[in-house]
Parts: sequence; structure tokens; C-alpha cells
Amino acid sequence: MPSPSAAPPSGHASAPGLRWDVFCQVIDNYGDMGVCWRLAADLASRGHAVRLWTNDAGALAWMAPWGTPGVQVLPWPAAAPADGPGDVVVEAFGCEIPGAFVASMAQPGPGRARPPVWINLEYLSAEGYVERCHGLPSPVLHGPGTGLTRWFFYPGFTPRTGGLLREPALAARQARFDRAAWRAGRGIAADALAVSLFCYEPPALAQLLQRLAAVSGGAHLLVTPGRAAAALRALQGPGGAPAAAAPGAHRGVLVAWLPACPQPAFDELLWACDLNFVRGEDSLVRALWAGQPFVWHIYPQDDGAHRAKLLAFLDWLQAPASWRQAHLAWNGMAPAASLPPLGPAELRQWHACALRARDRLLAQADLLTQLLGFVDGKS
Ligand code: TRH
Repeated sequence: MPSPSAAPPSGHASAPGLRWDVFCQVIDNYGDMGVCWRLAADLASRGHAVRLWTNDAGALAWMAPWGTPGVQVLPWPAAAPADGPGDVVVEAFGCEIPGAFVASMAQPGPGRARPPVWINLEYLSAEGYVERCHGLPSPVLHGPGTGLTRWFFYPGFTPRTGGLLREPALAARQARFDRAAWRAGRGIAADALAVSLFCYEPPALAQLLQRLAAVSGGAHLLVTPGRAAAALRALQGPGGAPAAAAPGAHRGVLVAWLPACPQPAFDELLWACDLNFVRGEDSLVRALWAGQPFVWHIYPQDDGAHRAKLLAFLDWLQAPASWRQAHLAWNGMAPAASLPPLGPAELRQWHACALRARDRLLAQADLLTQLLGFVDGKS
């Protein structure tokens, strides 16, 4: 993990850009850190200095094992830092910044005429409220931050939202990527169907294996570690589970068990596959940039709010009927048996739709470009 000592201690005071404090509370899964790390790394690549404060940096050991110059990873602070807060403070996903830190934001400091710009970076959704709430202020009326203003910044899919994270180097990296070599190196024939699996416990997993077994030309299922691998193993039943790293044919599908890899390699997995099963928030965005067909396993919420969120996304995507059906079945919102076939006709249609969606997104400014403009307008 890029611990405080392993990460470059410099950057914070010397970079030509702004000084940022990004707060990331890891609750479960990897999305909180996945998003915060991409934001921090993107900021650093554009000349800003970032302190990334987190309660759990564990996932960075595989997600970003080398760290990146300009980003310092620090433990959740109990007290305000000696040199005070940065120019911008980002509270990711409504995590509560420690009171002592907030108090330091409210106090004038040397060379600081005004408080930092305080951003609450929200969860991603395609629902209508996002356009209405994006950029709204929330004045702090009590507690250590009294008198400060927090600004709501909503990622989203339309020009009237904060957009999606897309680092400036992404297009060039993607253009340089040798898809054929990546696949050949893993024994995946050009005409075989390569499918990545990153999910929770999808009710239609058995049906997915059936659909893949029926694919002419053969299918490869590339399974990410953790919940996806556990769900597949559970399906194979006692005694049926292969050794952790043993690839092999299961129910007519070639299965490869992947190790956890750094974010750039995860991106490449999505670029190389013909169909990506993704989940949560960050991998959905990366699947959109990949421009390949995908099926999104949305993070399930206890109150069922994820249903409206999924439907809003499918509407924005303008997904054809079979693609909508795949999402509903995969997310348990339709019978598992209604998972559509994964034939060439379906995938061609989904692919065309995915490319159109990507084009719409590429015509919009990325999240960080928008955030920098927003901060500029508030400083
Ligand atoms: O892990 P997730 O399910 O995260 C979720 C969502 O963000 C959800 O909205 C949130 O409420 C919940 O966490 C707490 O899925 P997500 O968002 O795609 O994050 C996974 C990250 O892990 C992403 O940045 C990609 C990265 N990753 C790798 O870098 N290497 C890997 O090998 C794998 C499997 C993932």
C-alpha cells in the first residue's frame, strides 16, 4: 500500500496547482477508494497536490501499488494538520470530516484570506434529482464549521451534472492498447467470446453460464477475485469448486480466476473483453469508457432505491429491449430465466448502443475539468 511513508511526502506544498484534501471513508467493497484514488491521481497528473485521508488504505495495495507522485495517503486525522487545510476539501460520498479538521477550515490561517472550498462529492446516478441538486450550496448552521458553505457536486451522465471521471491520458492509453496481443497472451481466440465477471451475488449467475455454454466459438469467463469468484464457486457446489488458481472448463465455459490487479490493468481487462459484467460505481464508468457491451450489477440498497436508479440509467443509455432485460434479470428484478441469449445479434446491438452512449459522454467535459471550473468560481 502506498503508506504515508512510501508516498512522496513532497507535492503538498510545492506543486503549482491547488492543495487538495480528499476524505475517503471505506465502508465496504472497493468503490469508495476506487473513485477517490482515480480523483486523487487525476488531480496530481494535472499538477495539484493531494492529501488522501482514509480510514482504510488496504485496497490501494493492489489497486495502486506504486502510488503516484503528488498524492500522499494519510490515516484518518484525529486532529487538524499542522499546516492547516488545503485550498479545496473534498468529502467523498457524504463521509463526515472530523470536527477538528472542519474547525481548522473555519479559522483564518497564514496566507489564507478565505476558507477552503468545501465539496461534497456525491454518488453517481442518472436520476432526475441529480441535475436539480448539482452545484447547490449547503450552509453550515451549527457545529465546528458554522458559517462555512458546503457545495454539492454530483457526478452524472448529462451536461447539467458534474460528469464522469475521465483522466486526460485515457484516450491515448486506450488507443495504444493491443487487444489482440492481450487476448492471445491468455489463450483467447479472436472469435471466442471473452467475458469479465465483477459482481456481487447475481441471481442469474447459473443462467449466465448456460448462455455462455451455448455461444458458438466458445466463451471465456474471466472472474475477478472476492465476491464474484465466491459466487461462482458457491454455484459449483461442494466438491465442485476448482483450486483457487486452476483454470478449467466448467459447464462448458472456460473459466479463468484472476488475481486482484491495479486499476490500469483492470481497465485493460474491460477493453479486451467482448462483454463486461461490472458493479457499483467506478467499474460502471470504466465499462462505459471501454465502449464494449456490459451488464451492470447495481449496488443493492435496503430500501430498494437501486431499482429506480437502474431504470434511470437504462433510460439514459437508451438500451434496446434485450439489453434492458439482461440488466433486470441480472439484478433480480425479473426472473433469472429471462436472461436473454448472448448471441452475435444481441451483442452487436448492445455494442452499437454502448458506442453511442460513449460518444455522448465524450462530448461532455469530464468530472475533474468541471470540478476545477466549479472550484475556481467559488474561490
Ligand atoms: O467494489 P464496488 O462494488 O464498490 C461499491 C460501489 O462504489 C457502491 O456504489 C458503493 O456504495 C459501495 O462500493 C460501498 O464497485 P466499484 O465502484 O466498481 O469499485 C471497484 C473498484 O475496484 C474500481 O475502482 C475498479 C477496482 N478494481 C481494480 O482496480 N482491480 C481489480 O482487480 C478489481 C476487481 C477492481
